[in-house]
Amino acid sequence: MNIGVTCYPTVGGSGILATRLGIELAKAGHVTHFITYERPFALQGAESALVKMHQVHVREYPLFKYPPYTVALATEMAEVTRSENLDLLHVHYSIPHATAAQLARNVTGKPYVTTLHGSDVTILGEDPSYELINTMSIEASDAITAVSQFMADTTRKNLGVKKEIQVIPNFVDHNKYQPAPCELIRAREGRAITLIHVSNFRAVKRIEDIVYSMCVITKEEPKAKLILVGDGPEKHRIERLAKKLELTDNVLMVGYRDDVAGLMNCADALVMASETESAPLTILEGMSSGLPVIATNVGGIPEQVQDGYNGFLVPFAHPDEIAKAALKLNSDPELQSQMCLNARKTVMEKYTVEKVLSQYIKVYQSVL
Ligand code: GMT
Repeated sequence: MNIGVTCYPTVGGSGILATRLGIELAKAGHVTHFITYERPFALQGAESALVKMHQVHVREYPLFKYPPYTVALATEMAEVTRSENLDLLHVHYSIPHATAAQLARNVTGKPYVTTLHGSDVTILGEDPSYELINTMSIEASDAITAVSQFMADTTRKNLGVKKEIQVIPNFVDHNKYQPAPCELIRAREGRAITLIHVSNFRAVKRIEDIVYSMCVITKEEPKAKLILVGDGPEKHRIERLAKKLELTDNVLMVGYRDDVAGLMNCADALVMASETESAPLTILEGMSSGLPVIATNVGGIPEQVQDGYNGFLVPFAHPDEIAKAALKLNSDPELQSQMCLNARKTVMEKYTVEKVLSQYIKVYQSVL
């Protein structure tokens, strides 16, 4: 198949998932054409005869305060569909991609599949400035998928979408992320429990709750460590908080890293304290690395983490509960090793590339 893919190319779960999916489709012999305003961050030199990049150019004009990006995107979608003989478009994150795809379909007659990821349905999707057209463009899709049951249910509830929504979970490269000894010796020296968190440091991730949990943890385990991987708007606030709480020796802020898989191997558990999440990729990466997950019981997280099996679900905004779960793992090595096995098993059963790719291919075939 010849598939056009549109996503947000910058760092963010939906763009990363879309890019990884495009690359996997190419490995399976399909041709994927990324139609985006810049080269997706996660594409990292993967362009080849089977993965192509088409840049959307938005013409600036002095009379416009807001350049008409959606029109430029729809135009590029229609042009590429014709010139590259695309079979379909797959858009990730509905605003404004589903609307642009609908416009392009008016011109080319080729179908589009919309995958719903998060705030395209919640925060932004239901905002009065977008809701009507967003809902209409989702509903008009030839097929709709969502990355969790939570997202599918929320789309029906918040936007009133009636059309069938197929849940296709996110996936992880289980060969890249796998249990292995820690090779970053410094992180392991004289260590007590080590927690890891990976995100784009947005307010919704509530990293402060993880830092507060370290106050409780370090009372029992003064050498406990928290590795914070990533960067974003909350970074300086979190840095200041760690300083204020005198946790600078315990909280290691390592920024964006290419060796996240290696860092995961130096930790004992992955922590997510988000206010909402549809289906975090980092939870899959942690579980694939054999890490039990301590995460808030919100959104689609309970579909990934089974409390007491591959991790612990904790209530939102309760740092003390995060600490309790971490200390429980720390004091019970048998439970820790069983949860490590269960975490990896969960990924192998549901979240491998092979399992997920075949579900998307079926959806594509259904709209042709
Ligand atoms: O949450 C983010 O930081 C970015 C956001 C996005 O749209 O790029 O992520 C959403 O989609 C990801 C890929 O499916 C999911 O892993 C995230 O859980 C989801 N974020 C939220 O729902 C807050």
